[in-house]
Amino acid sequence: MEHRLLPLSAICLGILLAGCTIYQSTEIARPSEERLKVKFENETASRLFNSMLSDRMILRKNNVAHNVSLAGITFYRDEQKLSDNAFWNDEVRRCDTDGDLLITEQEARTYSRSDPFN
Ligand SMILES: [Ca+2]
Repeated sequence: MEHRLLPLSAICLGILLAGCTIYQSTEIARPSEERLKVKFENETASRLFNSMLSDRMILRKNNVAHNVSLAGITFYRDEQKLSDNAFWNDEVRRCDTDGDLLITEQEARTYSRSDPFN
């Protein structure tokens, strides 16, 4: 019985949405931030940092803040995400624990072992 209701529900939802207006906007946070210039102690530090940075960038793309609201038959969907430079800077600050803009191998190892979801 339930499997027969699913197509009917989809049809009803389609009819309801047919007259709807949908607005979507994306806001870039910290858009004018300049990228921090950082040096690496050695190739291993660079590789470890960039590998973890890549992982975190993938997660970031799937973890954008969304706000969906409904007003009458109008849907509003807002997204907010960091600019690329702001994201880079936050990751450098997370890794470069002493803030000297030189990422040591030890700092990069600690960063690469951190939780990519936090
Ligand atoms: Ca450092």
